[in-house]
Amino acid sequence: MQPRPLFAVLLVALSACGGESQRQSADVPTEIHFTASDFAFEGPATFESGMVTFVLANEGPNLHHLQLVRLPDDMTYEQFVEAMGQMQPGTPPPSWFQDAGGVNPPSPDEPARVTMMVEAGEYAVLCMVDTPDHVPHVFKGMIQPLTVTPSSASPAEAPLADMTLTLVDYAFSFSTPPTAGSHVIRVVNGAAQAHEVAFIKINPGMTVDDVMAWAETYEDQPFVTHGGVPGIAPGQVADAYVNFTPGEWMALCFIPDAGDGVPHVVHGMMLPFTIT
Ligand SMILES: [Cu+2]
Repeated sequence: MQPRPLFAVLLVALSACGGESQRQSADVPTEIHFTASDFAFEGPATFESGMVTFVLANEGPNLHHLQLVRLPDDMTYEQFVEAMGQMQPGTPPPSWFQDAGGVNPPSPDEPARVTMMVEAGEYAVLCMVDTPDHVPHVFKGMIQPLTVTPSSASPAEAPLADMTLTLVDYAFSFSTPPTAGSHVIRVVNGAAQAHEVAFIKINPGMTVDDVMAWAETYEDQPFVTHGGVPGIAPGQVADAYVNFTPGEWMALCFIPDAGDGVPHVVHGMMLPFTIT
């Protein structure tokens, strides 16, 4: 009797297929793609909560990042935009400005990626980068609303990180010395205020001093950006994918301080490191 075994084989094949696709949807974080340009974002206005991988491409020519900010329950997006207009540069961030991760500036050649848990709620996505004229791009139109809807599916798992980078007031600490090659870096905010990490590779022949001089003028950028995690809240965790190639690198934080409003890099939150 041929038909029965054939039917049984088909059933097994079908159920194996179903199992595979179910496992995939539960295990692999959903990719959420954004493209930044001068001065706009292109990306979704809504997606489901859970473990997601943000992929940020920059069409430049300016540097851009993707910063998520969680809106307080009692604030609409319109109210948030209006309140942002009152923010003064060089002052501490207001309490309603709740950094919630995203992706720091990618290299011009390759999108940058960050995997993180995103809770359901109302957000704004915006760019705080202020090159070339010290006016944050958020005031040039780089802001849009984002609604994260509740998902009933069990969240995908975080990727396997091979090192941890802890952010404190005002320092970076790697769990193991960074080495050449591709890494998944678990970035943990261990402080009581927001911090970020931007990874940059200094151009050959240039130094940390050149990077610091650039930060004043924004002329002749002596480095290439390679992603990282923008402002994350105290206790928040995000996984950054970085390929360290041989050369001089830095980790940097530009978040304005909760106490005096000065960017954390001025408080010493920068870590030069060499990849051999
Ligand atoms: Cu920008």
